[in-house]
Amino acid sequence: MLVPGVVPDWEQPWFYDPNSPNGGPGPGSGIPWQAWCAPTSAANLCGHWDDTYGLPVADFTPWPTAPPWPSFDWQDFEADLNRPAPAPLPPAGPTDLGWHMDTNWLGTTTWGNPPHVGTFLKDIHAGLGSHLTFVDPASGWTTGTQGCVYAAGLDSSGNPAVTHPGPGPAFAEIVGEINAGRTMIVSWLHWSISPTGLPPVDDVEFWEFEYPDPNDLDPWDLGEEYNFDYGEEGLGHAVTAVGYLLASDPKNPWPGTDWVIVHDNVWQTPVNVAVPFDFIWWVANTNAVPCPGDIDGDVDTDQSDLGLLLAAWCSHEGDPNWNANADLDGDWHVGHGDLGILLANWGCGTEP
Ligand SMILES: [Ca+2]
Ligand SMILES: [Ca+2]
Ligand SMILES: [Ca+2]
Ligand SMILES: [Ca+2]
Repeated sequence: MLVPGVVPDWEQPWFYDPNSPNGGPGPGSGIPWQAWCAPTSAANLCGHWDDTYGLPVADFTPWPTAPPWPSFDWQDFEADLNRPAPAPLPPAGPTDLGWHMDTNWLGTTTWGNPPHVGTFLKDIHAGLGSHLTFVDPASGWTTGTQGCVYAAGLDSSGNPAVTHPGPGPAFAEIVGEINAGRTMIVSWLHWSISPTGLPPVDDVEFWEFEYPDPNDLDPWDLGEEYNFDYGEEGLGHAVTAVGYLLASDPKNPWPGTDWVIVHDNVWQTPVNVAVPFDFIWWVANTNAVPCPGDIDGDVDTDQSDLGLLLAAWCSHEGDPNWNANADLDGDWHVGHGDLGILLANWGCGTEP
């Protein structure tokens, strides 16, 4: 199961920037573009919203091409060669996702961070939300991160984010987002993966996590640091989830294993990489949703959504007038909680 449309598979910016230390395909990366996994994963997400759903959050140039460097929206806002100096939000003008996320301590000062390499877990949804709201204020974007020990922002229904104490709800969240046609950013403690040798299904190749050698925690030479901190500062590797394969799927070459299919911003691996949903190494899911009160799926919250909600009013799952899309808060009942979410988002979005 993959999301509709095409999701970009950008590599990290040093891969493209001839002026970067050790720039171009090959070993090595460095400041400013090292450890750029979270902004790159977010650029894939933004490119998908732009290319597939027409929301103005990326560079209006369909994958795989990009506006020429050094445009600020180069590569779906992944990187901006002329990025502003660190400063409070909002930025003086459009700039890249890494600036919004304070990646490598070179971006906004609003998050109040100490010096660090890469992106803090707490800044992924905050920076993504800051970017989305800056470039597309009309769509009522919300973002949130739900991790094993850290949660902040909003879930995809517009409720306060919660932690996922076990693999079931964590994987179910990814399945729910993919089924809704949305990609997610998924963070892991490390990205030491190797091929399983299992036969590919369509264009998906199956890889597996290793128990990494502490002396080789940057196997792809991305300049990333893996500090094995599950908390809000957790620095690991972020990827873009584009699909899943259930343990029960007849196509599954390793029955009993749930897989998440990702674009991993590693050039040495294929476009579609499936890894087992391994709760040992999973850290968090980050969602981005326009208009949580949108029930009919046209990316606005207006009378047509209210009409659907009222038509399902007071219904429970299984009732004749039940509408799962109207259950905005996910409590298997359509009622005041859902109406509150709809009214809080009233007027967001635009008709396509
Ligand atoms: Ca694009
Ligand atoms: Ca790859
Ligand atoms: Ca709507
Ligand atoms: Ca409800």
